[in-house]
Amino acid sequence: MKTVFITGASSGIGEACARKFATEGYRLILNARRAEKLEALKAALVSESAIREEDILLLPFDVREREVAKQAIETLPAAWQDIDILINNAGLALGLEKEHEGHFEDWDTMIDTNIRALLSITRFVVPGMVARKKGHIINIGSVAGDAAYANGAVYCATKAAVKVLSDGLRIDLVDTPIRVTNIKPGLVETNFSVVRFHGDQQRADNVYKGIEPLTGKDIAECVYFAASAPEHMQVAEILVLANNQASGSVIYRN
Ligand code: NDP
Ligand code: 8X3
Repeated sequence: MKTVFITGASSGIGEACARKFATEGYRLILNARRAEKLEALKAALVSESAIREEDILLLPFDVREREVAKQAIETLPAAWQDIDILINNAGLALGLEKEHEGHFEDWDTMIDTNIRALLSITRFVVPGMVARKKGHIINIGSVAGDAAYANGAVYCATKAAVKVLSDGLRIDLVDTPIRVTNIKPGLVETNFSVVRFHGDQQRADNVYKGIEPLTGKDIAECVYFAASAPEHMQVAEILVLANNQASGSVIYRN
């Protein structure tokens, strides 16, 4: 039975990935800060799919806490140490302001979560994959990493970093069987915009007005496509947009 480690599994794309991989017969290591959400997801997965309780390990911690992450990963029970797939999904946008008017705290949180924490988790998990000559790292980037859009420069920069870090890791692992994939979604309706607008649900809802957005499930299908591709096939990137979306900033609304 293969093991998948998903960061940010308490909501949205990460939660949808947990559901998809549970259905496909994987064992799950699920991370996020909100332990109660992970507990609820575990209970739902056990009752709704064929996965057994003992095949889900909850690992709640803040991915920005490097020492905590190191300890959690290094002290995984022996039966859980051989991680086959790492899905670096935990991430967020905060604010939508001009670069010269943005908030330092928002910038630091985005940079610490989307770049520094993704790097730390990668650093702690990938050496084991190298030693076992087996593994797959799937990073959740974004269309936002392809080009800046108005008022989103710092978030876009963090996702551009995810692209470059994915490419760099793929280069550094080129002499191994380990695969690296960067999934770049467009507009996905999750808790993303509620978080971005610091809890303003009305403003978040407006982001998805007049267009049918992607769902977390759509992205989980892309992630699983990359994960289940034959071993000789490395899906380097998937860019997946909502219909009526052409880029991070070109969106047609009815
Ligand atoms: P959600 O807000 O629904 O989910 C974000 C997840 O990340 C939650 O489970 C949250 O859990 C977790 N998370 C955030 N910060 C931390 C942290 N410090 N430590 C551990 N977990 C953390 O948003 P999405 O599902 O949409 O976002 C998932 C990823 O997809 C992000 O990287 C995002 O940038 C990316 N993305 C999203 C798009 C969209 O339109 N929605 C499009 C393109 C990419 P908790 O709060 O419990 O810690
Ligand atoms: C999330 C997609 O375009 O809202 O990464 O930034 S977007």
